[in-house]
Amino acid sequence: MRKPPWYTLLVSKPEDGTWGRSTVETACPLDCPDTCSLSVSVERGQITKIDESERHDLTGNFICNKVRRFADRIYGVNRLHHPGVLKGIKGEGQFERVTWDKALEGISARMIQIRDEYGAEAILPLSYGGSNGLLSQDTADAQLFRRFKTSRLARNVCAAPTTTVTDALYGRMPGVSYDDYQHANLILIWGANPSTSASHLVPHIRNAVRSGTALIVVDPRRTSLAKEADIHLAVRPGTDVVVALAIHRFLFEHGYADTSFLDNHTHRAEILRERAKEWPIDRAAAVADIDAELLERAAEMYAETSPAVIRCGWGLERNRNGGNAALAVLTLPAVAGKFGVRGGGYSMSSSRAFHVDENQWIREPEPNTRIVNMNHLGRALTEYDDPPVKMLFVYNCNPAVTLPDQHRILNGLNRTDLYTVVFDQVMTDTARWADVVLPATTFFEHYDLALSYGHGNVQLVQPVIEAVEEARPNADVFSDLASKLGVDVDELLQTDMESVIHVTNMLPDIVSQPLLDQGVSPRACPVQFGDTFPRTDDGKIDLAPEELEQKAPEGLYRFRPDPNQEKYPLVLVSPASDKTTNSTLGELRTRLAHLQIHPDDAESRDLATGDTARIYNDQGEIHCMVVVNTDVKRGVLSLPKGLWRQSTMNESTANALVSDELTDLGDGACFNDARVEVARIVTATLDGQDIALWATPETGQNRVH
Ligand SMILES: Nc1nc2c(c(=O)[nH]1)N[C@H]1C(S)=C(S)[C@@H](COP(=O)(O)OP(=O)(O)OC[C@H]3O[C@@H](n4cnc5c(=O)[nH]c(N)nc54)[C@H](O)[C@@H]3O)O[C@H]1N2
Ligand SMILES: Nc1nc2c(c(=O)[nH]1)N[C@H]1C(S)=C(S)[C@@H](COP(=O)(O)OP(=O)(O)OC[C@H]3O[C@@H](n4cnc5c(=O)[nH]c(N)nc54)[C@H](O)[C@@H]3O)O[C@H]1N2
Ligand SMILES: [Mo]
Repeated sequence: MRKPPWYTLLVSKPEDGTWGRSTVETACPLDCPDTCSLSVSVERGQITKIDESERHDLTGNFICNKVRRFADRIYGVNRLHHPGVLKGIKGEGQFERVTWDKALEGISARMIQIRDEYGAEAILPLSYGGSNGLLSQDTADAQLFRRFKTSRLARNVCAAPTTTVTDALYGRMPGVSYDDYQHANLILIWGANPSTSASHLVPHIRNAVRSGTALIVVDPRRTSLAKEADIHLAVRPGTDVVVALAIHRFLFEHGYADTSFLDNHTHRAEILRERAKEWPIDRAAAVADIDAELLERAAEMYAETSPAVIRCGWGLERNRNGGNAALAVLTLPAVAGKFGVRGGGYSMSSSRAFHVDENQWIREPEPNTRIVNMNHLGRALTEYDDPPVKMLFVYNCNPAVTLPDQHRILNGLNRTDLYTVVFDQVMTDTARWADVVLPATTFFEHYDLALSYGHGNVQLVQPVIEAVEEARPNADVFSDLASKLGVDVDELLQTDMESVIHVTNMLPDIVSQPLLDQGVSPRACPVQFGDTFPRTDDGKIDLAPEELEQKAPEGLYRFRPDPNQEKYPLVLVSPASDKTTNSTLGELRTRLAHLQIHPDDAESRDLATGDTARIYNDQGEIHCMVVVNTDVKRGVLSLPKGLWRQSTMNESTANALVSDELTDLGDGACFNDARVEVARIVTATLDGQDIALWATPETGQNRVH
């Protein structure tokens, strides 16, 4: 085995048991486009400070406050220290300490019993990004579950629509890199909020704006970049497809469509042109509830300015029209002829450009077993019966708060005949429902590789402290479980360190000498249609891909209005927050979360800042405080994503109101499509007890809680 030089950097306890001081370089692999380099101070084996590291040019100036205080998670009261088995009632979070051996024996016995009785498909492994490192999943875990022939999981909670669309249009072509934003004369940020979700892109945007670059933001919220923008199109959530189609129509009708580019590099432009015809500026503006003149000005600016780059985010994909929205937005640079110059084109996720094929090291084909879309977890746990889900093995994921239809998921987790294993770093809301909890290491305690889906660098993640108490890395635990089950796991995947070495040796395109020497790979900044071209069969862009046309319920470039709009006129969105990464670190939120509401919506419901409100629809309700301001559009409410149940007054979070309907393309989640109503909650005292009263708009009467 070729051992990379950093192999020797492992910080281990000195022989004499005394710890010195050291500073260790690593990287943050959390699910965020920026994957910052970190410089971590360690004293006596404990982390004392987490800082940025100059090792990485793009992230070397600052890191986020979340990760700065990650030690509060590592050493916090919520940390899982030992394996435990349920003691008492599910959901209460009481566990009895057991040894690793006993815990894994118990799990393996139950897996065998379930397989014998119901078939192995009754076991559902559920994982998503976790710390999002390349190796925190799809190594030993995948080998084990494939060989055991459990149900398979469609990991569609995030980026499924945008990935489906970019793959079909551009086939994993790399996007415009952060570095090249300075060359753009127009930056169009569509459904992204980099100030929170990719903060190292922001200095590049601001530098460009300072030197005269125009900025357009399309977002139902007045984000901090929207406040600085030349034009802010505060669209109604889910209407992006018609806004983008109106811009296409404008380009075609006013002679801005780049016909030579379309002829040479695309197919089926006429379909796009035809469908865009249906969306004159006025009609689209009315549907999106924006000013038509402003939309026309944005279209004109985009048409006339080059280089122009579109930063497409994930906010626009999370609704019933999300796939078509991404399609209409990501085809704009092709029609407007924006490619071929530095700073021109689009950026989406860069992770697909890496060409990583996990099957190389999983070395076991996927079995032909049932596929469960993780967005349908609640349904799977409560309705699937062929076979029913009898065991749920959760790792790298916190479904009780991050997946759609929270109540249905909690009802499922509450089943006494469901055996749930939760392998996590802390006692999450999901872990409270476990039959067995297993303690996982954090990325400060194990090896991994951080692949940035923003800037495109790959970095080494290495332990800076020893594992806290009995926490263990994923690979180690899954290979141990496999051996108890009598399932083979490759020797080279049995620990996180072996996996990193093994996998890096298999990725010569990614793992270059600089990564091995300094922990950071070099970054490519290719010009789209200059240095890099669509990785499609013929190198061209199919503007209306046949396979997508068949999948979309009403075809491509179509808008589907919401049938519930009358009953529930408000839309709840739940964007990324600067306090958490998804729900990771949510345990550290000490204050209750608040809902943002526009003054007009608040006034008609007699709500003022500081009031407690009930946000509800047919699926459930959330009780929390409101803050009234114009940072959200009229008709739109906003509550942060990733809240733990402790952060609202009734332990329900945004996903209690999010249905498990899937997006038009890619079978993704409709997080920003929750149709709701809001009412004020008044508290009163009755017989010495606090009770809550609220007015329901339908009846105008008060109800007692
Ligand atoms: N601090 C922090 N950073 C993160 C994360 C985190 O939780 N916290 N999560 C990471 C992950 S997993 C992801 S996927 C990315 C997501 O990063 P972003 O792409 O920035 O996604 P969101 O924050 O979900 O939403 C972005 C914006 O879309 C807007 N929006 C909502 N609905 C619509 C719509 O219908 N149309 C349009 N045009 N805009 C809409 C929201 O108001 C929000 O301002 O961020 C990553 N970075
Ligand atoms: N309402 C609403 N909900 C959303 C979204 C939204 O916009 N609105 N966005 C969604 C998005 S973009 C995403 S990506 C999903 C993410 O949803 P999840 O994948 O559930 O992400 P996290 O909440 O960060 O949960 C990851 C869990 O893995 C654990 N973990 C981390 N590293 C390891 C490890 O090495 N081993 C093990 N065993 N565990 C580990 C963490 O402690 C954490 O509890 O959430 C989605 N949920
Ligand atoms: Mo995500």
